[in-house]
Amino acid sequence: MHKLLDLHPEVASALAGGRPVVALESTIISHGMPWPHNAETALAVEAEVRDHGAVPATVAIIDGRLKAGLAREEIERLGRGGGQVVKASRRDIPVLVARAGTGATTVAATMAIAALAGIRVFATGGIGGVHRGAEVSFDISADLQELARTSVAVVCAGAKSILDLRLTLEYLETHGVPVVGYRTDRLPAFFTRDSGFGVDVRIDEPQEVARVMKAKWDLGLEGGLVVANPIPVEHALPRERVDRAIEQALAEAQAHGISGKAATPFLLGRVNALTGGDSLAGNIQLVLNNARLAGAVAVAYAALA
Ligand code: PSU
Ligand code: MN
Repeated sequence: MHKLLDLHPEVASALAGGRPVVALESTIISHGMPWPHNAETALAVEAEVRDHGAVPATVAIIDGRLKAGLAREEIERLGRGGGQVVKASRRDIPVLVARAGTGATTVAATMAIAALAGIRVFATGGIGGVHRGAEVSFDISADLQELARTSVAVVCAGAKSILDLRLTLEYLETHGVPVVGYRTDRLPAFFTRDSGFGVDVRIDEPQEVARVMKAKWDLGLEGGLVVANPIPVEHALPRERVDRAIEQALAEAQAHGISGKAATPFLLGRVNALTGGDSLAGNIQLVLNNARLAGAVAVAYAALA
């Protein structure tokens, strides 16, 4: 085990015994939802993973230590801290470790730490991607580079259309990242089930997702997979409403000159505020839905490995 990494005892024993573990990210806690819904949701997501036969490992950096598996108080600390907590992507990891800092890990940083711990399955809400206007701003999430290089399957509800989803799919194709639609041919767009774009391949059973993961990594084809799991029908939001909120959020970001790592949290916060309570409820439900699928994939993968 790496000397800078602390595994929660339950996570350590599951990994040692070859039992299923699901990594969970923490930027979604500090920057993705308001307190106290963020910590409540994080705990509910852990319970959902457990109910589906796997051990949850929420990832963060706490006082300079990489963590796979958090105590309840640590989750509450990240939730209460909200926007004050450093949003930690891959490049922030060494700085936080050297300064004994605390950070909520993005998809990219969570994948890196999960891989270090030996965890192959990760559940979240949505991944980062190529931002609209990236041909000028160059804003492409480090999540995509991480998917290109780090061997972890990321179960998500696609990505929010604050991004340019067409360019995001192109980027993933260039970097050899399979984009799997779980029981769908369409790429979901977080609050909605169909972004208007297709996926690379449709897979209907967790066992087959696990076989694809194993084949990829047994062949030495390092890198991640996107497992896109649409929000349950009954929790999906009307597309026009989401689109309107996104357009307004993008216009506000431009008017305020928001860029760099602040862009995504700003856009997410504004879309949440503009769509109100419905989007928070949908957000919570889709993360729980992803936790269930990730649990099932981790169970299937552990049976193969
Ligand atoms: N998209 C969401 N919710 C989120 C994020 C993205 O719908 O919480 C977070 C994730 O942690 C993701 C990060 O890894 O934002 C991407 O940030 P950036 O675009 O700065 O790489
Ligand atoms: Mn960015």
